[in-house]
Amino acid sequence: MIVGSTGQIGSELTMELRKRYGNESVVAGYITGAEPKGELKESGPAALVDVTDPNTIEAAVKQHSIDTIYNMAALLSVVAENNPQLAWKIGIDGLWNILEVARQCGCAVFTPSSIGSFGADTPHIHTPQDTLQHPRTIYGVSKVTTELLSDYYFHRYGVDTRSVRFPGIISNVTLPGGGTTDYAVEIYYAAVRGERFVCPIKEGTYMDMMYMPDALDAAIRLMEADPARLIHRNAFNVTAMSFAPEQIYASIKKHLPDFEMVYDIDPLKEEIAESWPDCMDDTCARQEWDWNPKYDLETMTADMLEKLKARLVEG
Ligand code: AKB
Repeated sequence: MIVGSTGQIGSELTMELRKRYGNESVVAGYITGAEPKGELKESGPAALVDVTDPNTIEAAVKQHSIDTIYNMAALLSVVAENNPQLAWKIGIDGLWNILEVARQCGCAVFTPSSIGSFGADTPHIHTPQDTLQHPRTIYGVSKVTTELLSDYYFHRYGVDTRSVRFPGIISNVTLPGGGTTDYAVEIYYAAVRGERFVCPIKEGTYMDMMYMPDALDAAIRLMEADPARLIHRNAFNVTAMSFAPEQIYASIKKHLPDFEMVYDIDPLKEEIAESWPDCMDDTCARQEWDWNPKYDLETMTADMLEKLKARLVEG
């Protein structure tokens, strides 16, 4: 079951899991106001799952005999900063509710962490797997807590919790909404629409990024991994590429030479971006469960432009 199945990652994760395990085996959890539509709705079962209401989680798990929960419900870094209480309620109270149902019903749980779990005093270059985590955003604080609480449920109760620290995820199906790395998605939409892109992040600001097919592979591969090989659990560094705005711009310009970008720095986004790693070391994920991303900046750009062009321009 995917909690938050209509979000940026949830919408594509649900379809990928249905492709791999069969449509009827994967339940799309949603909240009122964000119901599945189109292919997501037509292709398999759905259930109302509000992480802030434990009864809805328990009812869906029991009704559909769920063995694994992908808990994708969260506010991204910038929106969380504008509503810290809600970020905590969904991210941590919600996680607690999920873990309790998982403990009682014997489910495995994947709850993503993020590069946002690091802070200004974390080594920014080749950020190690085990290092300082002192974020100053509520998003980061809730992600560090997510990692600790998930590990606690594993050690204390044997709940099979696993997680990765996702970098910025770039996709062409559902927009992210409210994250610091969103610019790296929005730039492709502007390019394909023939618009000038106004970049909120300063030239030279590096962040880890990943194309959606690799992000889906990371989540599923980790949940399928042999537990005997896992030294870490919550959460693994995973990355596929690291770039600054001028580099993604240059890679798009190779395909669309007239594309223009200007800077108008958003101080909140820039401050958050500067506190995050420039590039993480994901050796542990590679060693413990064979993490091996397929896309780099150039292959991602080619695929993003092709897919978005087909959808936005050619209809
Ligand atoms: C965000 O920018 O908030 C997210 C993240 C990196 O966790 N995309």
